[in-house]
Amino acid sequence: MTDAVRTSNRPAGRMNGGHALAEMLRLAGVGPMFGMGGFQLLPFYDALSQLGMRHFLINDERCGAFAAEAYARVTNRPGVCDGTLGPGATNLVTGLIEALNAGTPMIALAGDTNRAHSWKNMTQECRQAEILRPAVKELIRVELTSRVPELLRRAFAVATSGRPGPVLLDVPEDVCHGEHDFAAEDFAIDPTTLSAPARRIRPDKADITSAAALLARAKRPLILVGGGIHLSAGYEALLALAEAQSIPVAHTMSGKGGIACTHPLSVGLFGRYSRIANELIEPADCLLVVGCKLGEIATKRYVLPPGNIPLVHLDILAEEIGRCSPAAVALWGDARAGLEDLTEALADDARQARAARADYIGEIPARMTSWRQEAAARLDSGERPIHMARLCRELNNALPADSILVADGGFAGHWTGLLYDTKVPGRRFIPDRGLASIGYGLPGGIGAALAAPQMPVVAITGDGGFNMMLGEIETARRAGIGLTIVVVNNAASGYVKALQHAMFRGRYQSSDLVEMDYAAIARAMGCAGIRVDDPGRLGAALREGLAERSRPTVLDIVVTRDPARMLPAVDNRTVEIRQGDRVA
Ligand SMILES: Cc1ncc(C[n+]2csc(CCOP(=O)(O)OP(=O)(O)O)c2C)c(N)n1
Ligand SMILES: [Mg+2]
Repeated sequence: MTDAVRTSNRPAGRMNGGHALAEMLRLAGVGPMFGMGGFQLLPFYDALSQLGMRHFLINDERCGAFAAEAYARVTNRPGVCDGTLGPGATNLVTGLIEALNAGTPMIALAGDTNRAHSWKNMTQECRQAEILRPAVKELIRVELTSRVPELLRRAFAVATSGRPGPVLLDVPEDVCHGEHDFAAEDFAIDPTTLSAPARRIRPDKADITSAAALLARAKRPLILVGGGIHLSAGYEALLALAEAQSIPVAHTMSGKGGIACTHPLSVGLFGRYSRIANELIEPADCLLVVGCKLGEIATKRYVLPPGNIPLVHLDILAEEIGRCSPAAVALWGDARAGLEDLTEALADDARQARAARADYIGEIPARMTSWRQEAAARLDSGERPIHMARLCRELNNALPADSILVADGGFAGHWTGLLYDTKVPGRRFIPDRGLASIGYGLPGGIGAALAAPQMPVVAITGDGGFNMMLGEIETARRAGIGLTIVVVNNAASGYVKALQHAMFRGRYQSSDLVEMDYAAIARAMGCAGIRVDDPGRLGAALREGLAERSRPTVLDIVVTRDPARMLPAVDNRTVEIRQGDRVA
C-alpha cells in the first residue's frame, strides 16, 4: 500500500471501537488474521466483513496465534490474531510466548469484560491481563474508544522496533461496542512501523574497530548466526562479510537460511546437533555471534563456545550480549547494520585475509564429504519403517529452492534442523524454537502458506503434535491452501520415549500413542491423504503433495518405532548418552 493510499483513504465520522480497530488494521495493510469470535469483539468482526478484510476462523486460539506468528516470520510484518474474553484470551498464551521468545512481531487483540460489570463473575471472566502480561512485549489496555487508533499505532511501533515481539491490545467490551466521532486525522500510522525492523541502530564505531581488529588477527574465525539474521533481513550483509573475509558460517535452528545451506561457506547446524560445525568451533580463534542468544541447544547446555575463544557478539538487545558467555567485544545494534560496518572496517585487508584463510576454507568441503560418507547409510537408508534421515534427504531432493518448511517441536524439527538444506538465503525453514511447543507445525504451515501463496509450503510434524491440532485440518481445507503436511508417524511421543529408553532403561510411561492412519483421517476431512511406508515412494508422495494447490495433503510417513534410534544425536556423533545425562 502506498503512503498516498494510506492517507487518502481515511475514514471519518461516528463509529464503534471495533470498527476503528479494523480501519486501523486496514490502513496498516495487515495480512490475513486468525481468531475465534465472541460477544466482546463482534463489532470488530462486523467491520472486517464490511471492509472485505481477510480473517480466518480457527478452531483453537492457540492455533490462530501460531498461524499469525508464522505469517510474521515469512513476511517480517506483524501477524494478527484475536481471542475473546477469558478462554479465548488464555488460549493465546502459548503462541504469544513463542513470538516473545523468538522476537516475532505480532498484534493480538483480546476482548475483555464490560467495565460496567467487571469483577461480578461475568461469564468467561478471569484476570486475563495479569495472565497475558508476561507473555507479550507490551500489553496495552484500551480504556477509551477514542484512543483506539492511537493505541494501535503504539502497538505497531512496539511490535516492530528494537527486538520485535508480540503486543496485546486488551479491549473491554464497552470500548469495542462504544462509539466515538472520529476525525480523518485520527487514522494515521507511521509506515516505518509496519514491518520489522522498524528502525536500525548501528553499533558504536569504537566497538566495530575492536571487533574488526580481533577478526583481522584470526586465522580460524567462524560466524555463528541465529534467528536475528531473519528479523534484520541481513542476508546480503552476512554473505558479503563471509565471502570477503573467507569466514565460514554455522547456524542455529532458527538461523538456518542466514546464508543458503548449500553455499560452500555454510558449515550447517551447531550445538546439540551438528554435522561439522562443532568440530570447527573447537579450534576457532575468534567467534562472531550474530543475532543469537546462545541458548541451551545452541550451546549444548552451555558448554559451547569454549571460554578461551574470543567472542564478538552482535545483537539488537544489549542485555542479551554476554548473558551466557562473556563477550570480548559487544556490538549493540542491528545485525545487518553491524555486519555491513564490519565488512567496511575490514575491507582494506580483505584480499590478504582471503589468501591467508584459503587452506582453512578448503577444509570445509573435505569435512562435509567425510561427514556425508559417514552419514550415507542413514541418508540413503532403504529400511522400513522409514529412517528419519532418509525422509530428510527426500525433502532436500523434492522441495524446490523457493519452498518453505515449517517444523514442529518434536523430532520433526530436530532432524530437519540438522539435515534439511535450504537452497537460497532467507527464512525458508521455520521451527518454533521460541518456546518449542509441539503442535506448531500445522497451524504454522497454515500461516506460512497464506503468507506466501505462490511458494510451496510443507509443514512437518510429529504424530503427537498433529493429534493436538487435528481440528485445524478443517481450517486449512476451508482456507483452500495447498499445504503439504508431513506427519512423522512413530506411534509415540517419541522424544519422551527415546529419553525413557536412554535414561530409564526402557521403563516407558505415557509415551506410546495408538497407531493411527492420518492419511485416512485427512481424506475423511476432505483433504488428500497418502500413507507412505516405503522409502522409495517418499519422493513421489512429496511431489504429489506439492502439486495439490487448492486443498491440503497429509503425508502419513511410517518412521522408526525403535526408541533407541529416534534421537538425531545418537546418529551424528555429537552426544554420548550416559545414564543420568540430559542429552536432548
Ligand atoms: C506443548 C508441549 N508439551 C510437551 C512438550 C515436550 N515434548 C517435546 S517433544 C515431545 C514429543 C512429541 O511427540 P510427537 O509430536 O509425536 O513427536 P516425536 O518426538 O514423536 O517425533 C514432547 C512431549 C512440548 N515440547 N510441548
Ligand atoms: Mg511421535
